Parts: sequence; structure tokens; C-alpha cells
Amino acid sequence: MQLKALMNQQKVMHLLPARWVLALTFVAIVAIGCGGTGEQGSSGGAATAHATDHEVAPGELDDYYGFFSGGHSGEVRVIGIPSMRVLKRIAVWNIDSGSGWGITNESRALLNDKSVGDTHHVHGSYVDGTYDGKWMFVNDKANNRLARIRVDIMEVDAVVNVPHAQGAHGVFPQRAPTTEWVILNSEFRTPLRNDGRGDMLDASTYGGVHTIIDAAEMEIVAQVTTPVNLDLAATDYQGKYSFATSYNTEGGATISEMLANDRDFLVVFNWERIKAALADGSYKIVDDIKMLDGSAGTGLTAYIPIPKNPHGVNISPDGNYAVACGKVSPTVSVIDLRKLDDVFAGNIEPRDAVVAEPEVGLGPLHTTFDGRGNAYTSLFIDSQTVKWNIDKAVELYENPVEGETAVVDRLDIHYQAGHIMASMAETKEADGKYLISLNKISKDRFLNVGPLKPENDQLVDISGDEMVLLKDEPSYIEPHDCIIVRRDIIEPHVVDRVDMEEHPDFVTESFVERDGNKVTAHITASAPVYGLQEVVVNQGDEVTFIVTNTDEIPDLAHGFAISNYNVSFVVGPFQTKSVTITADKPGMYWIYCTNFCHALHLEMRMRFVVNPRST
Ligand code: RUQ
Ligand code: CUA
Ligand code: CA
Repeated sequence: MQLKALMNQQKVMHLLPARWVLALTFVAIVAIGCGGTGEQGSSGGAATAHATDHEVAPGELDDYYGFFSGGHSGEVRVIGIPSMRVLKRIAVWNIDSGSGWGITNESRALLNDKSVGDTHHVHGSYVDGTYDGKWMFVNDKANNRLARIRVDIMEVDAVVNVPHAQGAHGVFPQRAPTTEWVILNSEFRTPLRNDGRGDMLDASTYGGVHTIIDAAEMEIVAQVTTPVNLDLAATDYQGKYSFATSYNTEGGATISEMLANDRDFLVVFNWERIKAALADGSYKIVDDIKMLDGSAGTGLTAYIPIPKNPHGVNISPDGNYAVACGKVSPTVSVIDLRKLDDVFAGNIEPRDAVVAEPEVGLGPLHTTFDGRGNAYTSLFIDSQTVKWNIDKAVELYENPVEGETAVVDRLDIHYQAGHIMASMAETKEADGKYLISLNKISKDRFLNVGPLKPENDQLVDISGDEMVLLKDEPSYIEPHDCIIVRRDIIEPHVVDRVDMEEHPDFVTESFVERDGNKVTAHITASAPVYGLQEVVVNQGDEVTFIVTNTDEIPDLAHGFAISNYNVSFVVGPFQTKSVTITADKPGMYWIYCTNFCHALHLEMRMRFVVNPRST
């Protein structure tokens, strides 16, 4: 192992619990023992000859949309690639004072009054193995939910709350023939009916949950339970199988327990058999949800042993292989999906589906693809992107040749890569142009902004034989993952205004109505005036403001903030949003437009008058 890798490892050691340090040191020793991981990382920046033109001049547009999860910021970001310009922040699980997400009635109904979330993985809906530009799906690991984003308006339109699951992490839509199902893994094993009964400290009773969600209805179809945990997720290109890595096959509740086994599992879920079990009623209904037992021997699942505490699982764009990263093993495991039918038929052992296990470096987490037969794996501990050839790895696994490796290039990254993603790599149209290494630590790459530093998303040109680092991009907490989608797939679907009638209470005439102590103000917003000049209510009234932006000009959004009443939201052209407050503070409060819309934007105001309760 190179010195740099060792140093990086030292740097990360103090971030990790002592027992993990021990385990990782063990892995490092093993790696040294078998002759290390080989080549030097290329410097990235030296070789520029084949760099594609990644500069996007002022006024020019990007070639790709990147959809990035925002980690515990709770949002999803839309980033132009290759410029890396942040184009939009889509509020998902967070409260956003800008858009009013989490403040309006419409968004609060979806969020169920929760205000935190942890987005890890964003994936688009598919037709025939490539994106159809309709939806994005994103998980919430903290509050165990799945959100659907409409690509046409880039806002969340549906949320599913997932019971029986904690650590709702890996998410993946069905890739073919179309996205009917979306699967969501629960990374944390829990008591399956977590209602406080039984010995809650007895981890042997816990299980993991593979939740199947109907993409169109956004309802839970079923949950398949496993004795092991289920971490990252993938689906195949045929609509036959879904996958989960499992690092806690020990059923442990502590780190040392979870690291006991040398091998854990890639768990495969057989959709045909799941559908058959649902059809013939072989499930239990728990809290209104159909729950299927996916333990070994039920036939619904296959458990493929792979080393050790595996993390990411990604499917090669030709649909032939699943690549699972070893995390605590310096290897990645390549599973030939064409052998899965034989595994389920009992013709071969699950482990026989593993057709390569190349040693790539320390801390392999995730893998992406260029569509030319190469895979790119992120190495957390080595702080590298390693490029390796899949066919070569399969060949060498069968016939090892002394001194030969499937690794073709290494690029040092800065620092500690988590996820990695190449352009269109999660589709059959992987084009091998750009790759983004989503690094956890930026260290000295940016101006110091205090104790909480940005992460570093690095853009890499992968169009040539050698990888070339193109740019560093600071990012706020904490993109785990992204997808990179060709512009021509997304752009035709994006609209400038919604259909006004989408909202049942859209406003074309402004007026106020009263029903007892409930007051509803229907208000149009059209630059530079609201449809009402004042709304007068009595202290204690429950007041609903429904605001429709009746301007149809693209770019012309209006805001609606109520002074001292903790209300602020924006409405895009033809959009309607509403908010309900209790008028508990007597006085006169200006309602004003927050979004600069007109030369007289500052004058776009109206008064909210709350008469004091007569005593
Ligand atoms: S998982 S890099 Cu959701 Cu690796 Cu974060
Ligand atoms: Cu409307 Cu500013
Ligand atoms: Ca383990």
C-alpha cells in the first residue's frame, strides 16, 4: 500500500470508533500482506490533452442535469453539469423559508408536520432501462419516508410513510419495462412490530425490511422481511430482481458484533415469486401492510455471501453484473446476474454467482460505469477513484496471472470519497463522459469558513484512458449521491407554469369569506398588486390565505410574507398555495411580496388587521 493511502488512513482514524480502527488496520495489514494495491494514483491535472470542453461560458447551458441528494439538509439539489452551477434547491424534508415548503398547507400535509429528514439517494423513473423524465424518488433515512418529485415542476408531489422500517436508506426504481415499483431498504434492523412489546434489547428478534412501493399510487405494495439488515439498493434491467447489500448478517447491535463475520450478503429479491406470494395470499397483514417472510428457504430471496460489511451495489449498464463494494474488504464482488435463475432453481450455490472479486484498494464504497466495460469504484480510505475493467476482472478470477490486475487507472481525490457517479451510468445509455466523486472532506481545498467545512464534489473527465480532474465544487451538507441525466431527457418535460386548475381552490377573483371564526381570504397576485388591499379579522380567528399567482410570465414569482406571523412562501406562475394561521396577535401587519417581481415590487403590499378581542 502506498504511503499516501496510509496517511489518509491515519487522518481518518481519529474520526472512527476504536474498534473500527482496529478492524480497518487489520484490513490494511492484509492488503500489505498480499502485496498492496499496486499503482500510483495519477495526479489528475497533468494529463489534459483529451479533456472535453467542460467550460460553460456565460449565457451557455449545461449538457446534463445533476440531481444531488442533500443529506441531512433534507433537500435535493439540481446542478448543471459540467459547470457544477447549482440551479435549484428542491425542498423535500426540510422547511424552506424561500419557497415556503413546510410552511404552506399543501406541503405540511405531505410532511405530516415533520421538519427534518436525511436524503441519501435520488433516482429517476425509467422506461426500458433509461430515464423517462417523469419523476425522481428520494428517501428519508431519518423519518423513514419516500418522496416523489415531479420533474415537470421540480417539486415534491407525494410522500409515503414507511412503517416497520428504520434507516430507510437504499432506494431504487424498477428499470424495465417501466417504473411500476420502487424499492426501499431499511438499513437498521428493528423489532418488526415496534410497539414496545417484548424484550426490546434482544437484537436477535430484529429484522430488516425491503419495502415495495407503487410508483404511481405512492402506496406500499408489500414489505419483505429479512433476518439481516438491508443497506444499499438496486434493481436489474429486466424487472426480475432487486438487490440489497447487508453488512449486519451477524444480527449485531454493536460495531464489533457487526464486524464479526468475514462475509456478509448481497440479498436478491425474486419479483416473480414475490408477485406469486402476493397473489396466493402467503403473507401476514400487519398494520394494514402485506408482509412477506423473505428468510432463507422461503424461495423469495437468495443470500449471496460476499466480503465484508459490503456497502454500495450497482448494476453494469449492459445489465449483466451487480458490483458490490467490500467497504471493510479491499475487494469488490462481481455477481453475474445471468446466473441468478440457476441460483433460484437450486442448480448452483449462491456463491457460484460471484464471477470476480478484484482487489481495488481500501474502503471501496460505491461503483459507477462508463458504458465501455469499465467500472469506477470510490475508495474512502485510500481517497481514490479506481478504474478497473470488468471483463479483465472476470478473466483473472478464473485464471489468475501473477502480476496482472484489472485496475487500469487511479485518481487521487480530495478527500475520502463516498458516492461516485458517471454520466447516465445508472441507465443502459451510460456515456462515459463525466464522473463526480462526492467527497466527504474538503480540508484545505477552499477558503476556511469555520468549523463546519463544505464537502467537495469533484468533476472528473472519464472520456479518455486516464481520468482527469476538472474541478472542485464545494457543497453544503451533505450530498451522498447524485445521478447525471442528459439534458435532452429532462428539458422537454420542464414547464414554465402549472395548469392553474391543478389546485382545487385556485383564485381568479379575490374575496374574503367568513364561517363562524374561520376566515378564508382568496387572493390573486399579479405584478405589482395583490387582489385585496386589506383583510380584517378578529383576534382568535382561524385565517386561511389562498394565493394564486395569476401572472403567466415565466420567471415572475410572487412572494407572500405576513409580518410577525412566521409566514413566507412564493408562488410561481399560475401556482396556488395556502397557509392557515390563528390571528392571535392584535394589530396591523403588512403582508408583502418577498420575490422581486416588478419596478413597484416594494409597493406590492396589503394590510392584515386583527381587531383585539373585546373584553
Ligand atoms: S450511502 S456515501 Cu446513502 Cu454510501 Cu452515503
Ligand atoms: Cu410580487 Cu414582488
Ligand atoms: Ca458484518
